[in-house]
Amino acid sequence: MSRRHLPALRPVLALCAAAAVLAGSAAAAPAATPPAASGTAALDDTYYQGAIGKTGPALQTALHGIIRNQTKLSYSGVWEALKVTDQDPANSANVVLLYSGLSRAKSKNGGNVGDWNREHVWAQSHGDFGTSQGPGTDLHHLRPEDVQVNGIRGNKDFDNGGSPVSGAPGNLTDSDSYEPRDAVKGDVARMILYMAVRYEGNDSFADLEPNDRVNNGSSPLMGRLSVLKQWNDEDPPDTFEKRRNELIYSQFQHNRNPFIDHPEWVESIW
Ligand SMILES: [Ca+2]
Ligand SMILES: [Ca+2]
Repeated sequence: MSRRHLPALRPVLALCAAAAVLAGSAAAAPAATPPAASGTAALDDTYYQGAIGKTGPALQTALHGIIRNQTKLSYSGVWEALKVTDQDPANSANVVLLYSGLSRAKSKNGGNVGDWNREHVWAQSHGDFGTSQGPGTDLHHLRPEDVQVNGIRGNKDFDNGGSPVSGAPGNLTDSDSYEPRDAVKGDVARMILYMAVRYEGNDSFADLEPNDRVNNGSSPLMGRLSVLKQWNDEDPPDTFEKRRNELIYSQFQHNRNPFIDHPEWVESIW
């Protein structure tokens, strides 16, 4: 270093010394502002404001009042929405199929062998809403699934046990129930319980409710509640499920699944 640079260096050193003093005083004093609110904390202050602090039936009522405000998609609009909400994080040309776990081309939506279609996790026949705008097109329980696996699930209630499902590793089924693979057990539970709170019979559709049975047929009921609660505990919301909830809220329906944001509310209500 040449001598002529030294005078210019002195002010820099002085600034460094001043910064060190400031840093020391800042470390000694408590932080003036709280850390930035996390996503869920921010939602609790705004979206869930009327539900915070409530439990049991009062919580269910408050959540219903919040989540019933939504945009309703057409059934054809569901195709395009699922290509966004269920996009494979590793391949933007594909969607991830709920039960089989396979990644399949978005362009293969349809009704033929090898295609994926729109699985109603709360089976359409349980309450007989079909594909009507409302529960029949509600993205919070609609997922891409292989046409044939979707057919095997049919309108069965959810329960543990059965024989392996062809084309869907880790899934089991018997004559009256279906058990999804472990990675989506909680997703299924939270979708069913969203539907129970969203649909309370005060519009043109049935009051959907969980119960602890199988063979619910066309009743607006879905089982088994004790198993769904267990699945909610065993498989907490992951990045994919949370991202999906956020996209449905921000881009499509403008309502949320409260049980993805607050899985502990399942136990509070049921
Ligand atoms: Ca999961
Ligand atoms: Ca209900």
